[in-house]
Amino acid sequence: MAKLKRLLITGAAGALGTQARSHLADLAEEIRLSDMVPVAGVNGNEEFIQADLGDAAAVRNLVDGCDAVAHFGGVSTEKTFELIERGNIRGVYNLYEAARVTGKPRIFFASSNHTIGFYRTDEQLDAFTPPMADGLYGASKVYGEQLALVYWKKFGIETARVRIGSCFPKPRNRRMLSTWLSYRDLFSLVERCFVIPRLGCPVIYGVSRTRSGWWDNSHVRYLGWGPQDTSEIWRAELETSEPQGPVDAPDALYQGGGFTAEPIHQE
Ligand code: NAI
Ligand code: 15L
Repeated sequence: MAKLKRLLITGAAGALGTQARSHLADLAEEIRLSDMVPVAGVNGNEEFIQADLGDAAAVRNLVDGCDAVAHFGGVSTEKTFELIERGNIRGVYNLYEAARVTGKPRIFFASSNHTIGFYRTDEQLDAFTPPMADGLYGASKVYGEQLALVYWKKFGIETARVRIGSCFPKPRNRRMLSTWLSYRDLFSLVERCFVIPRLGCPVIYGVSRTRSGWWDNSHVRYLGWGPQDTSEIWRAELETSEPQGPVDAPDALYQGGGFTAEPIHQE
């Protein structure tokens, strides 16, 4: 497998960005890390550039010279519109404009299940199901997915638009039995998206194996990716330790769970 020349990892100080550093270390000759806050230490083939995604000139400087971007930077939960606008609206625009005017790198866009969070837990979705965001955060990820599509159609920039479920060391509650994505499965997907000769601009659901899942990835079989891990090994433990909530609780009703009940944050 030919190595990438230079991979940019945004959000490198965050939870998934930190994991990306160890899982993707061998994917590229050079790894460029970025975040608005410092990362802990810099290893052999890494460099770090501190930047705010809302700063167009800084983002252009980040993307310049990269043949791939793993875009984990931005606001990752429900926050004020101002923060979401800077990281996820303007930030994604700055990323795609930088990609267009530099070398048109391939992009892994960390989208979210909150693009479809208001679908009910008895519905099955695929990549062509219309979005139904569950808040400002989810709506900003819908915007990012659409912008990626614009830059694919107009300029041929390829993006994996990955609606990540819940990517943590293990599922934290009953809902996550349906949404959990292991680190191993996430990063094997990132790797496939960068090494496959032709990616296009697919929507992909980032979820490990589960028997209570909602999301169909059959249209991306061409990637040759399949999850290896399963949330099932925690099912008995979680179903015993966590009492079944009321039938009208957000986690029971909606795929986005508690995000559907979040207010519009003013501060
Ligand atoms: P995180 O919140 O731990 O990391 C995000 C990083 O982005 C932070 O280090 C933060 O400093 C940086 N950031 C925020 N705004 C910025 C700005 N304006 N300029 C530059 N950097 C900025 O989030 P996590 O869990 O690592 O998620 C990474 C990505 O994956 C996010 O885009 C999130 O929406 C997405 N995702 C994560 C899921 C998960 O289960 N961890 C599930 C679905 C999506
Ligand atoms: C997300 O989009 C968040 O970034 C993450 O922190 C989790 O809350 C996840 O969704 C989830 O739905 O569990």
